[in-house]
Amino acid sequence: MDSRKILCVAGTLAAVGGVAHAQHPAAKAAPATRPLNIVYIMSDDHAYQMISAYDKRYISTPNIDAIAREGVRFTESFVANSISGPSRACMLTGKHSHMNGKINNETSHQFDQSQQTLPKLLRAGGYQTAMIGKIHLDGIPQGFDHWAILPGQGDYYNPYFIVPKGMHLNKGYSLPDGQDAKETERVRYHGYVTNIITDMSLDWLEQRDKTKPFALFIHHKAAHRCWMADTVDLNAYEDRTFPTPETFDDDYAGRPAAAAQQMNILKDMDITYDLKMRTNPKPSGLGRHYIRDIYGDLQSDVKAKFDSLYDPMSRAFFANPPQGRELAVWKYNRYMRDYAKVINSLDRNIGRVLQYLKEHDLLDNTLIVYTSDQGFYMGEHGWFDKRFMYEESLRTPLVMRLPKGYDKRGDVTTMVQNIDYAPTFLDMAGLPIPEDIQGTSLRKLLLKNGKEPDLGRKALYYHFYEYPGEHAVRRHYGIRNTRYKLMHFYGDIDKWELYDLKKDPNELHNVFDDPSYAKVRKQLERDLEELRVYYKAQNAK
Ligand code: SGN
Ligand code: CA
Repeated sequence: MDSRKILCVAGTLAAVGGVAHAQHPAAKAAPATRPLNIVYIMSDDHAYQMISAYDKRYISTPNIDAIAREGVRFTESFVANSISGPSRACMLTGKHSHMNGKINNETSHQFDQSQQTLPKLLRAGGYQTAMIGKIHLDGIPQGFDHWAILPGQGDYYNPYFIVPKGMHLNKGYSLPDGQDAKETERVRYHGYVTNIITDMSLDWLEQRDKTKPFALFIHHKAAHRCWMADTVDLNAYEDRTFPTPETFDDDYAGRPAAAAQQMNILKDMDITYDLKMRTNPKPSGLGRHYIRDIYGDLQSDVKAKFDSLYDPMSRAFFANPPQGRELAVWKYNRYMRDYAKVINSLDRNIGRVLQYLKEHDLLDNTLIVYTSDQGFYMGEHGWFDKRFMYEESLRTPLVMRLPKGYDKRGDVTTMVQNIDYAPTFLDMAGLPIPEDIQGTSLRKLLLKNGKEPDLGRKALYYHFYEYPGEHAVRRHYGIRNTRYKLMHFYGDIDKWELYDLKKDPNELHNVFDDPSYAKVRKQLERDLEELRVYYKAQNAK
């Protein structure tokens, strides 16, 4: 029998308001898939709108769709803090940001690598663990038998990797016997980052110790800004015109924090850095950075391919630049095309991993997870980027292909959050879930079809802290249940927002001061306070 984590602290069990957390009932006979392998694939900034399993309007992602089709698609999947480093820390620890300490991307808020993490717990439980790609947390990774990480955001072309000193990638090296690296070195790789991360991951699968179960974390840089495609995908989508989303022309009425952001496609998306129009007579600082360091660093054959696509477009643009809404729509289409190209490569490389697992007979005893560090705006509200607790960036894609013994297929509609991944994987691996983990195991949702068992969680807590910061999104925290969302923007702004997601799924009408919502508001305010007590977040500001 699994040793299982008790989710509640005394006093929070009563079904007060809408946020009661019920105790986990003891597990019934566990499915027999043990040892269980875990392949966790996480991309960066991948909007669910750009996955055909979630949204058929824009592009096709056959391999991610195959994971969903052969397994499950979570339709209500959310993050706890919609930005990279913090999101990854939530995933690795199973705890909210104020508990794991990584509240924003700033290096002034270092991630304490010595704390309890999922890979450490898996390794202690007999797993071989590896992490390849973008981790975006300070310090030397701990808890991995093998790792190769991108420095910071990493580069799309010819990326550097940080590796344990002396590690010869692709040559069957693991850190000795459960030890962590003390020193690191940088190694530069030739090629396109999504291909390289996948090559390294497959190499590791090939040379791993096959007597042990494994957990492989494949963390892609794609599809982070500034959306540089692999040369083989450069010409894809060029004949496509993408429809603008319903809220593209949002005027942010009643939402001062939304009005104050700097992530607007028209105003803030850089014509040269983001959209690669490099014949710019007056490039901005970011534009100069693109021309000198990003484009400037490409090899000549790659440059030539970029030039042949973008330069004629760039010359035409500066000869006769569109204005106003026409410019916004032009930028939006360039953004959508480049982003879609980057996803082509991502999906194809996910296909390579699936193919490897199939060819090596690993599908039956491997849990395959695909997700992103957060969602992203594809023109909704006129935006790119993330950070806000509004739906597009609070949500994140989550699909899983399940090992034998887990019979759930199709949609899981229970609300889940990225703090749930660690306890879920531990639970499915048959390992104990430490008491201090704040997420909930999703294992029982995956056992069989039919009515989803109640996880005993009625609402989710969210908190974003990175202000002052890039894109100027104010600090805010809030609560979301299946119907409503309440959030509080604070700092140099003090504004509450309340949305009725059923009547207003686009979150255009803040009903916080609407008397007809007074009762709902009161209840949500109580629930939010209760949640903050439950997660020990009363002082998190
Ligand atoms: C970079 C980007 C931002 C982005 C952050 C965080 N600017 O700073 O647009 O919001 O990363 O992204 S850039 O000029 O460097 O491209 S995160 O996914 O890593 O959190
Ligand atoms: Ca990200």
